Amino acid sequence: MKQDMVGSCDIFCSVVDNFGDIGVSWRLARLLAAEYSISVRLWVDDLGSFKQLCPTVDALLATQRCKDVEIHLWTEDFPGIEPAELVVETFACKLPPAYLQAMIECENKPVWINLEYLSAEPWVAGCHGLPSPQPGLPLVKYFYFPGFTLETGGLLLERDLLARREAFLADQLAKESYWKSLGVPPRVTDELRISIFTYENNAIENLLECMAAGNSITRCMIPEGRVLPQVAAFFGLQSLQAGDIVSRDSLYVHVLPFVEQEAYDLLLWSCDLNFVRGEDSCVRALWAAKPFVWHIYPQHDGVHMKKLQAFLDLYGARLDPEARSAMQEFWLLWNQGDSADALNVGVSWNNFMSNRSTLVAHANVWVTQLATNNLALNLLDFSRKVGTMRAFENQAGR
Ligand code: TRH
Repeated sequence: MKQDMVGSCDIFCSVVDNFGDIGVSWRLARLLAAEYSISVRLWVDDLGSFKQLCPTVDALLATQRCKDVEIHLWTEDFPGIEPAELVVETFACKLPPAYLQAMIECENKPVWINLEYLSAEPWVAGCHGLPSPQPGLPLVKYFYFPGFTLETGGLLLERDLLARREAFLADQLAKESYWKSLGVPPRVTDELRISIFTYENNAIENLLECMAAGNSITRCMIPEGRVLPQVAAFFGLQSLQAGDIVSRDSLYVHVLPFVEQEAYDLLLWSCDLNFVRGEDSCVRALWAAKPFVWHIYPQHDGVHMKKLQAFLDLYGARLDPEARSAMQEFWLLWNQGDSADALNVGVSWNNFMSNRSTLVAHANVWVTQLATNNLALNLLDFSRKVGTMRAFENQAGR
């Protein structure tokens, strides 16, 4: 890689399950291409999942171009190509042997990054940016950790995102026409709008019950996905699908189609509160600067609860104690759905909601803080530093 700039980048994405792997990879690819004019190739092993986030992707085409990114179906039979200057393997997916070999043969070795999962755990700061020499190979890989503090790699944030959000929220007509496009009627007094993007969750029926019993209208926007069978069961239905609107007492549920990745932000900005899951939607909920509830990706060994607590500790550190404990209690209940009885859910939900204005203010403070730590910018700086360091080492070695 040249010392002063990154001109090309290969991003490798193996889709494990859900949309998080491709969600992050696609966002990073688009951002590097659009904002830094980097020539990006995105290698994905599952175009079907990808297509749901970007409907213009043709799942039958092995190579295509979309939003200034070259998209390639990543198959076992990997073509002989010249590696890019910056190589990002996302979430420790294994690079193809032929590509590794091509990296070894480069005179100027690419900067090789393993972009890790997002975590608020304190150990992340100590591991971010560490080299990982590859035994037997003349290559070094670097751990790159996204995160919420300045000691980490930061979060993906499009340059104009916050300005776009503010402009949208200030534009009454734009907001009204957005709701109209979803088939949602104008708000009535004290109505609450909530988006719910979550995994299967045993607390959801009790939560819906509690909303139905509320004194004012609650309108839930639920994108098509894994939780729908439980929502259908609550309404005594076999199934639900995009376009359906169901109601009980004070509760209305609108089932939304899964939309293109950019369009999901509009939903998060437009609602008063957002339930999100996994990794990328959690970050988008942070940028939306609204109170939110995070359903963390469940792992078999239960390690996700540690991650959840680490985030709660960090996020809650400067939060008013009453709001912090209400948030902590509801988030834990939501993530441990099994032990959620109706009374618990009701009390905890009402507590959480009664701290809403404090949580809104806090969400805004967090956005300001987080926005100073931009992952794409940091990643490119990091790559440049590695390039410069190598150039010095090469000169010294001559
Ligand atoms: O889909 P996820 O549960 O993905 C998960 C997590 O990332 C988890 O950490 C990872 O280990 C696992 O996958 C393999 O949640 P996530 O990360 O929020 O990704 C969802 C993506 O879908 C995100 O980019 C937002 C996008 N999205 C849309 O594009 N349209 C939509 O309508 C909705 C609701 C989401």
